[in-house]
Amino acid sequence: MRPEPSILHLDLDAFFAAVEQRDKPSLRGKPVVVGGISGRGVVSTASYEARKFGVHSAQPMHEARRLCPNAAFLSGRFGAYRVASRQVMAVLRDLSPLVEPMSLDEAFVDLAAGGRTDFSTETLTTMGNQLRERVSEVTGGLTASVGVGSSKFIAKLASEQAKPDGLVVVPVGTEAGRIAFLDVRAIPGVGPATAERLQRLGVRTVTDLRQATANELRRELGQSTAEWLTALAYARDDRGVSSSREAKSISMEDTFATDYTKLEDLAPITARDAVLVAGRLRKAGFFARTITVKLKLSDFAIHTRSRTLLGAVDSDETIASVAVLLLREQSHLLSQGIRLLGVGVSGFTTEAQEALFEIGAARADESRVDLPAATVRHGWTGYRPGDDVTHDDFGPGWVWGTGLDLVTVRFETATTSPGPIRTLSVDDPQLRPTLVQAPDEDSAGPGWLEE
Ligand code: TTP
Ligand code: MG
Repeated sequence: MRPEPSILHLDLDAFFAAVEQRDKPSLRGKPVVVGGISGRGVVSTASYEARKFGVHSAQPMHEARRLCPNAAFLSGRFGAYRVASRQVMAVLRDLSPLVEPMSLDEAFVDLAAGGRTDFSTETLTTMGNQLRERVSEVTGGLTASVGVGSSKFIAKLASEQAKPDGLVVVPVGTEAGRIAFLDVRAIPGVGPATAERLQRLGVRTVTDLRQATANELRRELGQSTAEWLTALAYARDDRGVSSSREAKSISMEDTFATDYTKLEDLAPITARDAVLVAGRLRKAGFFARTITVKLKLSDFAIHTRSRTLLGAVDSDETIASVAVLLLREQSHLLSQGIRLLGVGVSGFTTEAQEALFEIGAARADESRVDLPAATVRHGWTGYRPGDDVTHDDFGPGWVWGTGLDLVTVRFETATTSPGPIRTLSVDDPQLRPTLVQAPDEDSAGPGWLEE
């Protein structure tokens, strides 16, 4: 924790959906859902208009369709998201040389490293609002929420509390009071497994955590987790901001209070961790080719098993299916007692190749899981909702829907008013996908902290 609020956290609002609304004027102010639009896809994000209906990230797409049938369901344009991300990161680097991107739409900035010395609330408020203004200018209208505080924990929390389109500066000395009533899950590193164990101790809020004895926390969670949680409960967090660490892998581990020996117990945990990893992968804007499951046995021996797929994937379903398969392949080890289980992804690409996989997977938390052996390869079958297209006569537009060899296009762009809809033949020679200029991959991409 620093003597002044010199860490800033910025996070764009409803990022993918906001980019879609920016580029598709007819969708502004309307519910928009971006994600895997196939039957088993999940929601990447929803515009705030759609969130009012209960739609949220990681929800199965069919549930989102049921809750908000009138939303626009789009499959996402990663090229456009990456361009916007780079524009935002460049603005942040103008503020300070020390910027740590956490995902495509989120970064920490070390303001002290930028030479700033005045950390009064007034000055920081002006600076923060100017920054938000600048982000909107360079991205063509995206809104960002900004938090400023004396640590990463507090800055991130402040930006969450500022959402949407807001700013919160947390004065030094007020941090501990501000977090007292939060759920323990607001503490970085408290995943579902830790939260469950805390709940067994009757600990739900940060205040409960402060009241728990050091002994019982240590017994339930181990020395290092207990120490970390106790420090965070009092807002003591001295993690530094470190710039441009290129992500190579994303993983999640659970250390168990008692060793597990049964596949029925471990499979759902594996699937749950895989889904969390998949969410972080999508948020980073990556696809992964390799999936790994790590087991630590009761004698501390570590066994890992990986599978590299033909194409890069980012869906919950695929990653969970493969992870559960890798667990099953190690079932002979389980009777020795498993004290730690980890799921990781690596081999990142920025290209979606998941369409190569059609996994006939039962939900991953069920005992039977069909895996890539059963995959069916198929090529690019056509336009996806939301894709950019150009027509020789009508100009640029986007795919509104397809079916029966027809494609319905709305001809509008970020700088036009809402445009007309036309239905064309999919093989209309005058119609083609718009090639998006790929941003050059020079400067730091989204960094990722291994957890
Ligand atoms: P978030 O910043 O978590 O969400 P958001 O920007 O859509 O909404 P807000 O910050 O206003 O609450 O994630 C940034 C983008 O990452 C999001 O637009 C889509 C993507 N993403 C996924 O693809 N899957 C996920 O599970 C999550 C959480 C995000
Ligand atoms: Mg965001």
